[in-house]
Amino acid sequence: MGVREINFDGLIGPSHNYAGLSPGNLAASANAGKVAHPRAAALQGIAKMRANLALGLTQGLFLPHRRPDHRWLASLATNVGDAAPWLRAAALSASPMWAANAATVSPAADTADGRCHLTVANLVTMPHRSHEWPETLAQFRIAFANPAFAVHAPVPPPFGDEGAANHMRLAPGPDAPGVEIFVHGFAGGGFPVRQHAEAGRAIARSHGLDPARTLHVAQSEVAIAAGAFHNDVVAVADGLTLFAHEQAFADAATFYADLRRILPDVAIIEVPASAVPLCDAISSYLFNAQLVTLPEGGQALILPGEARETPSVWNWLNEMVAGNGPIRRLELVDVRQSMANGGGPACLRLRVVADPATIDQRFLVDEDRLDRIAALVEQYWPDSIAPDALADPDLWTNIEAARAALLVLLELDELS
Ligand code: SUG
Repeated sequence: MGVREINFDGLIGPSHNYAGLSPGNLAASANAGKVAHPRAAALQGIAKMRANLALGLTQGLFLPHRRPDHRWLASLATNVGDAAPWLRAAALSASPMWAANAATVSPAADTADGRCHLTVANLVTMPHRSHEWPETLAQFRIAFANPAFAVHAPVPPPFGDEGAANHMRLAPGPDAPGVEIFVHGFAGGGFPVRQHAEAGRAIARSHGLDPARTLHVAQSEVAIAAGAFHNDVVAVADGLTLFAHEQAFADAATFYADLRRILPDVAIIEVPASAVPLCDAISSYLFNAQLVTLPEGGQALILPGEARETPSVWNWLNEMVAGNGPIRRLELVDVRQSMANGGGPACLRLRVVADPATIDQRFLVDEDRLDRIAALVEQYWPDSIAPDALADPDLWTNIEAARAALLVLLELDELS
């Protein structure tokens, strides 16, 4: 088959709810306490995967984690019945759906040993995400067991790492050496800084990246303060194209000059604040699009429907595709259930550049497998979860039964 980009989406889990657990994530805070719809959420995610397949892209998935996370609660000397409501919500969060935060991936063409390296993110800043990594690591050890991969355990705390959401790669092709860019925060204007500079440096070293082709860049404080809790809310890269908001980086001029020096062919599409104010970019998730190279050539942006509803964003996008730039096509997807927790199309996927033949096939999907997963979601995923329901033992049982049925369908009993 050959090396290509594979998008692994996090299947949205049966415990999807709005608990307002992420300060600095404006959508999640604004929707705290609303009724969530896990079944509709998962079906929206599956429809997005189908849209990717229809574009001729290769698609994989990661599984929802065990919820409630009894082991984590036990490590805190409590249990799901006795835990304080916020802690119970943290143990029930469906946050592993945002696969862009699962790991940082360096394709084989960039690494010293010629393997594709993946470092699982520690997600230490937010309690509800800090207990994702053991199960992510367990899934990766199965999915990427082939010697073509090197799977690394997380960078140790206190160095916060939120994975690919703060990492970009620019390269002339999937199997050509690229430039890897690690983006960190240094101040959040009152909000937490979730990606620490030292984490990116440690990952670059352990992946065996060439320092001459690796950049460490600071996010602007103004972007974090406006709600860009991850870099992928204000910038995205693919191929030789960087698509970013004018206010994304602390020192964009130096960053762009360094990039052009290493990669003279890079196309930097910077959206000026005068055309799209930061608040519109963040509320519409313009930059949380999947920027993909199509099999027939050219690039497309897979955008959330909210982009069309924001006039400044939609006008700008239409002018862009009418021009002569590399991005020629816009695809809209409906991921509103995830968006209400601050997760757009790009948050829901992790890009792994590899030969699909080297992946454990149980983690890859086609239309037929998605049909079967969708039927299971229809049968087992709760229709709705109101905030009070998180304390209901019947809900815990239903969530556990849903995941157990999925493991049977995917023949992944070793994850039970
Ligand atoms: O970590 N939301 C996630 C959204 C992650 C988006 N990912 C990327 N930008 N790549 C977060 O803030 C909200 C869950 C809650 O509040 O219940 C949440 O965790």
